[in-house]
Amino acid sequence: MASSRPDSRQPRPKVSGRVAGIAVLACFVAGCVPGVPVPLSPGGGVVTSQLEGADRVAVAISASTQLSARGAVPVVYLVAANPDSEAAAAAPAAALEGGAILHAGATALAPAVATELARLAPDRVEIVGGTSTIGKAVVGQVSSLLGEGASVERIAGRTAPETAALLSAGLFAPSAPIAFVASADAYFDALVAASAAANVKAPLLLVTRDTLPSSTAAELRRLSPDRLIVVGGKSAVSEAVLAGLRTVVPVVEQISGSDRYSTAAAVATKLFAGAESVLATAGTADLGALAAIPLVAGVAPDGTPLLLTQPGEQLPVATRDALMALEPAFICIAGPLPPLIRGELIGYSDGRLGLPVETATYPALDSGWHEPGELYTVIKATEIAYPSLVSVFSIGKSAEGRDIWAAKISDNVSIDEDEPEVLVDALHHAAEHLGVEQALYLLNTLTSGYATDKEIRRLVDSREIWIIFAVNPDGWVYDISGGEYHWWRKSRQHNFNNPNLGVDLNRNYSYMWGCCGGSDSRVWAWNYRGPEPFSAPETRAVANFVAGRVVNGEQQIKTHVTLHSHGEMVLYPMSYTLQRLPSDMDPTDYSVFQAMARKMAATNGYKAQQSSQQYPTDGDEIDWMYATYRIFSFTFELYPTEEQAGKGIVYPSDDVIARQTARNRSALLYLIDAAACPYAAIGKAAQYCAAVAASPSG
Ligand code: 3K0
Ligand code: CA
Ligand code: CA
Ligand code: ZN
Repeated sequence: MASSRPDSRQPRPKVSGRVAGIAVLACFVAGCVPGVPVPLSPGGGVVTSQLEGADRVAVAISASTQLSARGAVPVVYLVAANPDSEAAAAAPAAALEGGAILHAGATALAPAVATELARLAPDRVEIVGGTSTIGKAVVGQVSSLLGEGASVERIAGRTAPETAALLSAGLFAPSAPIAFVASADAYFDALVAASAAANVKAPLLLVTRDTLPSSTAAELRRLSPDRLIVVGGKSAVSEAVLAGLRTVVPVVEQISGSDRYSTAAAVATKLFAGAESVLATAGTADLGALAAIPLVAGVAPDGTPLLLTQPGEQLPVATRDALMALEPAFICIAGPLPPLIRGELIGYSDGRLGLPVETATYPALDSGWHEPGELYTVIKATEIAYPSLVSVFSIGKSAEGRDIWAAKISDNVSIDEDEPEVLVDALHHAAEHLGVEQALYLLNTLTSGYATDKEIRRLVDSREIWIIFAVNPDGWVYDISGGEYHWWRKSRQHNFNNPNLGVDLNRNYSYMWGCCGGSDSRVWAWNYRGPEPFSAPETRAVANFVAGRVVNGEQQIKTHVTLHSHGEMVLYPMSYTLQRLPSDMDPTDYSVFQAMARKMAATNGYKAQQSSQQYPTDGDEIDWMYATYRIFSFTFELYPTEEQAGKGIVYPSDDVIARQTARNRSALLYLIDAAACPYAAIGKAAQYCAAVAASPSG
């Protein structure tokens, strides 16, 4: 809350006729800016505009620059550099006057702000807050910057509510249709209220949680609005204060949610249901939203409400729901946001996200895992954030009709370039959740690292990388259904004339299917192979996808890893037999498998061995990959070791995810690199990969 201010409270001339007089801006806004819109994705219908700047001081300069592109800026409101609710109350005033907001330090203007203020050359500067917020030196600096012609005034009460009342009194005519109130102690509520007020040319007044300041009550009496909207819940504005407000204004509505995100979402959907544009900003620290409000307010006919994002890779549920409800065509993003958050904002607003919602959730203590319903959101948001590098698609449907989501990662991703291809897949086995996290880790590594990491860039530019995130989505959903674990391994396909569900998908591939005791013919068995090879739609989808990578008679995929858990092992074919060199294993290839497995194991600390040394399995994926296409195909058994956990299904805590996925970074990058010439692992690139040997980077 603002401290008391020993400051002058000079009366200032009322600006007459402003409410009616604001010019309707002639140009229709595209995101933040009328002018050249920048579509992020050629296919998408949403236009985003980014207000650039590392901090709110810089973002405010971006906003005022864009505002001034529409015409002269008559007034600049100079507000504190730190988020402050009395500054929030300046936003509706600035919006009403077609003015800009810039931030001032306590003792000086930042050089860039001084430059911008001089460039704008407004007729008037309003300094919001007392001398402890913006000192006299700043007033002097502003006066000398702008010279004689400009008036420099200060609007400051002893408290933030008093300042807000002065701002309102100076500008807003009585008999207002609507006014807003928020708590001076809840900055983001005040920001949301400021945005809403600015959109409808209404004032924002402030209270505290437990008091209705007399200045606020007096100003409300003067305004006598038909409708008063209080933004924030009972914890921000108490019952007593609400009751006090009702004695002043007959119709008081409270709009709130359980947190700032849902409060913003509620204001957006309740008051701006027809909005075609939204303003989005970080909800943890105001990195520029305040100054964006006067830029966007009043331009789009149905308003531009404010929505808030949180850190991490996903939007708050309330923000997501509001976007799905509004489906805005324009998004103005104020300040820096992570690429995936931008991607999700855009995806939800243009309907590319949000259709099939999977509701199965992990037990509360394990909320760090990506849930089945979040998988598509995250990968699609990544595609939207990196449209030239990522393409999301489904390889087919599971037995219960779920999509089996995949992504291609490469430069020029929409083109099938002649580049070595790599396949990574995860979650054949329902309970092996860490594989999905590993696959998402790889997607994130390849995209977020692309701009800054030379090695990532080289690999993404020179390879085509395919990731299938969850081969067994039905089993996954079942395994966590009801918020508890079900120790499930197989798919969920119905078996003929038998109540037991599912097939062990890693026994259902056609190569050496059921040959050798490495699977079970009994439907209830944990490693039931199914009634025939490829009886499962999931394995058929994988096989069809891989078959589709044969181009001009050549299988493009050169290396592959399937992510399982657990055991901390790197496994290679053959799986069906204990023999190292059965007739279907080329001895040179075997030495390549061994060398590659050892190289990868050396980076992640896993154990490298032939798959059958763990136990023989028949009809598994890696034997099929190698026997059918000579793909250098591996199984990673992820964290933990069998010594740590025993055999069977384990459910590690979510706090292992970050470390245990990062642990495989080098091994996965090696596998991607090796696709150019697996034989390089045994020093035989020249013999086996002539073209590659000539250009070592592939
Ligand atoms: O290729 C393989 O041998 C895979 C081993 C895998 C399986 O299918 O039995 N082990 S797991 O089930 O513990 N992930
Ligand atoms: Ca490419
Ligand atoms: Ca290709
Ligand atoms: Zn497995």
